[in-house]
Amino acid sequence: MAPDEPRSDCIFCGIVEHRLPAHVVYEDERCLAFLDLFPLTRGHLLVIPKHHVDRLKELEPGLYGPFLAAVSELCRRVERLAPDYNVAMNQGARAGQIVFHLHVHLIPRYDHGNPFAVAHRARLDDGDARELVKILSPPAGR
Ligand code: DGP
Repeated sequence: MAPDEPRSDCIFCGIVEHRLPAHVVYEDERCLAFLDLFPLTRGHLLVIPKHHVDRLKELEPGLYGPFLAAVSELCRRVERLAPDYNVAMNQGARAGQIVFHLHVHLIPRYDHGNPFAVAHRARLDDGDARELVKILSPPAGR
């Protein structure tokens, strides 16, 4: 199956194809945005490309612009609810992804809680930093 064909077993493809209900707030030819069914805060939105891909790295480069434009438009709209918000993507099960159709979360914040705060964050180790730079610097596939 081509990576961008709608999948019958994908909830978000079902929403794109109107097989499944959703509270849609934005739609264009290539992207859709709708309310998260299990919102972290009031107005929690999901922005998706209509074509099915699991992760950002699989998105066709021609869709980078349209997808980011849709996210940006929805950021402006979310500011009608709250001036501050999180823009987040979970990529893979260990990162908390439960729906494997690429999506950006827009989460309006109404208080000062930081969802990414952890109780203890150790300072970056210099030796590990050098190792990480070696691993992460070359382009993918080299
Ligand atoms: P993630 O953990 O990043 O894969 O987030 C998936 C989000 O999708 C999660 O916040 C809950 C939401 N969600 C799950 N099922 C449905 C659904 O059927 N409709 C809508 N609108 N949202 C859903």
